[in-house]
Amino acid sequence: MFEPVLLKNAARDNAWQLDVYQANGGYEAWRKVLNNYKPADVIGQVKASNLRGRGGAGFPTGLKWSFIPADSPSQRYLCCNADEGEPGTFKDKFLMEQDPHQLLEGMAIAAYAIGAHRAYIYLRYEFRLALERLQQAIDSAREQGLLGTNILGSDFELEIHIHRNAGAYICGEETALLESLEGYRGEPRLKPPFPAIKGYCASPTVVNNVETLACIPAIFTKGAEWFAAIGPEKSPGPKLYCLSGQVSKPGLYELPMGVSLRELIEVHGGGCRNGYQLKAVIPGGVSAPMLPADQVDIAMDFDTLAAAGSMLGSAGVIVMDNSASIVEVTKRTMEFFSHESCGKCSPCREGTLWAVKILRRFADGTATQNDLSQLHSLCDNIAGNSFCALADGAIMALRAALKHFESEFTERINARATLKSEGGIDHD
Ligand code: L3W
Repeated sequence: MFEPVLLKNAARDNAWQLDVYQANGGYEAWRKVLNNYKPADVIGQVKASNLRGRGGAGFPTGLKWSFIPADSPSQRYLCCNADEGEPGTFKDKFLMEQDPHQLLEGMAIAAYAIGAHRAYIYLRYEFRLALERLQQAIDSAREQGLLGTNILGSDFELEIHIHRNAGAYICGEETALLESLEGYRGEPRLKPPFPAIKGYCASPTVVNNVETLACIPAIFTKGAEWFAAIGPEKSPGPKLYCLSGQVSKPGLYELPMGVSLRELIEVHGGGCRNGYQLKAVIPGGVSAPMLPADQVDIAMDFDTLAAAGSMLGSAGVIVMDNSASIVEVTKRTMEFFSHESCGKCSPCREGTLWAVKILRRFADGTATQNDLSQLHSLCDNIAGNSFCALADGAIMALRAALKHFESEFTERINARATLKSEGGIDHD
């Protein structure tokens, strides 16, 4: 039986308060690290845990921390990416609202490991409750000497600041986030250099997702080996799955990494509503290619999903039953990406807009066979040619819909022909 790790405290009354957190072992990891570990040893433990980033890409966390140049004279920074904006994803918001100290403790350990004395939480604008609880948590941790100067009697100091964004999806991309944090328009930068070398104000910066940082305290209280033994060897640990859509029991589930997608939907989520059958699932937020119902016997981890042509992404699992229209879902998804495109590069700015125009024709039954060819050609021309991952995510979603459900698109073409022969369409 899997014992929750990340949501262990969340169910307690007033879990967000410092006394409740500390009464249940909170900040023990931070004390242990400050008293017993050198920064390099902290990085070594995180490497040994095999923790991989929970923001979408699954990059090894300890390795990322180790890229911060040890001898750099400039200030280093830690930045928590709390700009959770991927449709279908709601794990970071819950962690910040219910258990903000777990995140702060993880941030303190991460900052110590990389030698940062200033850290930022780049927070999605709409998360009002998270803002209140995080600020209250920072203030109370400072009052008790867990943050600030001479932390717990040591010579280490750390200030954590919250920066609210202005509600743009692109600012979840780490370099656009850094631009925005510096006060510029949120547009991605070229990589390399990666933020670990040239990040906030051109200084070495680690950018980690909320859930990634929330995993850190347990690695030090329970041990890196314990963490590495949960789930698949190459991407272990506890994992939050955001289950939504046409499923009986939507919600936030903590299970081991690598749980089967079918188990998540049928056992934990209670399956589809009465009388409906599973049609397709988006396993990792709308950027992740959808899987048809006959492919849900698959492990929810970075490598297995990538090998199947999809991705774990942010683990926003969106369930569609046989009442869902894939044409409508795809149109809505592309409208989202087109709206959120920052406009910096033309393949993304123009390409997603054209995809929306064409998909709207499918949705209203006026698409032609040529529109279908145009959709395929758009995919071929955008994929791999945009400045950042936003357009690639959009195209992966579109390609998967066409790959698995092209018949639904051709049916809409036929619908137009039928209407036309019945005198229902008077234009070409
Ligand atoms: C130093 C190197 N650092 C890589 C670092 C890099 C970054 C991390 C991953 O996209 C995905 C995207 C979305 N030296 C390095 C290095 N790094 N090589 O490793 O980098 P990368 O470029 O592989 O990915 P990314 O740009 O961070 C993330 C997908 O996630 N996604 C988005 C989810 C949204 C949320 C949310 O709302 N919370 O998570 C969903 O699927 O499409 O593919 O730190 O610097 N040589």
